[in-house]
Amino acid sequence: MNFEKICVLGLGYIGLPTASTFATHGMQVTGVDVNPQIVNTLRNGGLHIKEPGLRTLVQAAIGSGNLKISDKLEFADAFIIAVPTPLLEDKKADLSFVRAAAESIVPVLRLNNLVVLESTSPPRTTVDIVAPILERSGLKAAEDFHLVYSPERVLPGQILRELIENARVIGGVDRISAEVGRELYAIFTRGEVILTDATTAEMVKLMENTQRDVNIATANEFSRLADRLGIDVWDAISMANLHPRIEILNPGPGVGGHCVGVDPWFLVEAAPDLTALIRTARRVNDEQPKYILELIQRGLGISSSLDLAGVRIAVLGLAYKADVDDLRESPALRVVELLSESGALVRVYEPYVEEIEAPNIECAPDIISAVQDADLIALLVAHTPLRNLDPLELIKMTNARVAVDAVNGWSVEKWQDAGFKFIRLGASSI
Ligand code: SAJ
Repeated sequence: MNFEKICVLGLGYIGLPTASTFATHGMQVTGVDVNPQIVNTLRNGGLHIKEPGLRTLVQAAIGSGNLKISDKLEFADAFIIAVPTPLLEDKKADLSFVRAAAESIVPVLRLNNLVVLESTSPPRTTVDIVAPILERSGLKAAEDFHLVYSPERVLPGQILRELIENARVIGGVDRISAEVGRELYAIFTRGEVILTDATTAEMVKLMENTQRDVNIATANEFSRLADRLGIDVWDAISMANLHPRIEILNPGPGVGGHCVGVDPWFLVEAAPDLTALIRTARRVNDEQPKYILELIQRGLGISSSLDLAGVRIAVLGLAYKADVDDLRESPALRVVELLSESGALVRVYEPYVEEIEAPNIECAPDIISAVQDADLIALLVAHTPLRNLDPLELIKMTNARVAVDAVNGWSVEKWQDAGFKFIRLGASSI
């Protein structure tokens, strides 16, 4: 099939890089978003998300005349749906954006078009939800138009490289759809392309992030065990990982972001009776911020969170993981909430975010103002500039003599030698 024109629906972390990459590979792309603010920002040369290299890519795409930003769909050869699928309060998938996107394609869908769903979705969404909506056009999936599910698998922070280099799974509602999908992504994909059916492709995506969540839950549980048993979990994990078939991930303050902590719930929703392990892993990771609170109490030598009232805590790092500026579902944010609820006086320093729009969070513009009056310093995210802090310098700036490291970002020896009482997650009784 000869693709000339592509419409990308949803200009977020996935849609915008994807639309721009197609455009810089010579396609005529219309990037559509229902949020007028996003459309205006992009049209005025701005960017509403931060991702290394994205500004240059978007500017090149728009500058070449190949990427047009719009609030309306146009006729095209292919439509790519890259809208959010958040969780509702009851941990069920909110498919309203996917539904609305599919509905918006109906009036412009033509014979032999390709429609791709990229949004992470519960199993069978493509065949049970998207296909019937598109068929309201009078055209039949597989017979009159091609329909595939192709999950994005890029890692925030490395999106532009992974978009091109990662292997891509393309699941069609029929074989021809999958083959047409392969032709589309062949425009820029350098990784292996594997064809399958739509539901398998949906499951592949969900299985990847669920496995990661369960793996991290194991690591978090190991960290608690290590604290109780008096060993260093980080040393133990690195030794276990020397085994050729073991790869334990890192413990930390919990699982955040909009993927790993979310996607497992789509499998629980699909079959609650079959997913006890997945649900338990979710619970373990969700409880980890509470465990970090207990470590902070241990550092202060207090047994009840009630005694945190009035204690000054400097929290370093608030993003959902190291070296990104994204605060969504951040476990560090949850730790700050728990501390504040206990009456602690928290000051946060997040080097990658200038203004934090969260009620009740006091932000420090720099490291000195975060730590100067503190009783305890807690490292919650392993951002490079935070890991590189020199405790000999820091101790001159602060009243604090206790440091809690939830991410194995600092050297025990250096911090102890500088004069801090040092507590590390997973090695706290050493
Ligand atoms: N985390 C740990 N320990 C680890 C690794 C991660 O506690 O050893 C935490 C992070 O700090 C963070 C959370 O888990 O809070 C998720 O971070 P992540 O780096 O594991 O994943 P995301 O959400 O940034 O991106 C994931 C990736 N999935 C996999 O690696 C299987 C990415 O490839 C997906 O494209 C993305 O989800 C997505 O969009 O689904």
